[in-house]
Amino acid sequence: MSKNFNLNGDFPPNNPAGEKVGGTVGDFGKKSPTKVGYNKDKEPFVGHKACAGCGGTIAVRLALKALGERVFVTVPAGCMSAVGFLYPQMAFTVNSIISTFAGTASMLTGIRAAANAKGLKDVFVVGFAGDGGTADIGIQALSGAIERGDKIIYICYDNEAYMNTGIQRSSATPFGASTTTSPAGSVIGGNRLGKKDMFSIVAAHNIPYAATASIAYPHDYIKKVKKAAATDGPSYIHILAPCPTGWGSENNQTVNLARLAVETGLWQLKEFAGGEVKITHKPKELKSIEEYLRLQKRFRHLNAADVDRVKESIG
Ligand SMILES: Cc1ncc(C[n+]2csc(CCOP(=O)(O)OP(=O)(O)O)c2C)c(N)n1
Ligand code: SF4
Ligand SMILES: [Mg+2]
Repeated sequence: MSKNFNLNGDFPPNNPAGEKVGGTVGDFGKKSPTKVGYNKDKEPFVGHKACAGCGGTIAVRLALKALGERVFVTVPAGCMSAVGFLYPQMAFTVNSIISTFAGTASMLTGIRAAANAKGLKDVFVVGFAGDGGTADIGIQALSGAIERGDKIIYICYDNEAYMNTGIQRSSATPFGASTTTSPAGSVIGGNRLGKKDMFSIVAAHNIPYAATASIAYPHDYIKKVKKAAATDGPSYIHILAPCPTGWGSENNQTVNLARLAVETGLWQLKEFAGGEVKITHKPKELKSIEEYLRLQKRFRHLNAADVDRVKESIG
């Protein structure tokens, strides 16, 4: 357990000397060797070691900004824990803890139960799990937590592969993408399977609130995080978060790609509440997907038939 996690009701938790340092204290009571004191505007996630242009860190930071300090954060194995919990530096300045790869949602359930038992009011329990940790290994725990009706916020930052361990295909990897376990070559042209639709799977549980989001639409995302926070029960947000390292894109194209995914219709912004699905942003005219594909090396081998198949996936 990280030192900046406690259930005593201290928010934020990581200031043993009563000092607002933020971002780098994880050195078990001593000052961090690289303390820079940049928590003046209450940054919840700073000093992490993500690659330049990482979309996942934007998803985490924006959500935590929206939720404020009274949060308990759970992050399973994956890039966000790898880049956020680096002893003796701690990028999370709010209560945060790493869970097992499969156990994000069950850990959230436990934290919620403990917070309730302690009588902590107005606290949010939020998890940030990758697509592998959500659509594959963590789906059982997630399904259980939704069924139980636990008041938790589950956010899947979707970079469309197991990035932290070297870009292996997950069930959220889109058709055609080259990964290290679906390599494009003379035998196969990248991933031959389609992307699992987690939004629909979660909605099929009749969850009180679910949404999709994109890091290129921060206002839409923050609104959804706040709706999730106000939901009396489980909520789920699936946010597309490009990864330059795994997608083979330029660092400065992350937001552009997240926007193009929406503008081409490949990624819809929507929400589910009260049994109904609502589109929250409808592009006036859909852009052609070629530009989106061209900016990513993972798609550069696609032939015309493959591109047609990608087009067919547009809802
Ligand atoms: C039970 C278990 N299996 C495998 C791993 C190794 N592992 C750590 S992170 C990771 C990839 C996570 O992928 P994803 O959830 O998509 O998050 P990302 O790294 O893309 O952010 C894997 C396979 C592990 N930590 N635990
Ligand atoms: S590999 Fe991708 S998801 Fe992981 S830190 Fe780098 S850019 Fe972010
Ligand atoms: Mg991933």
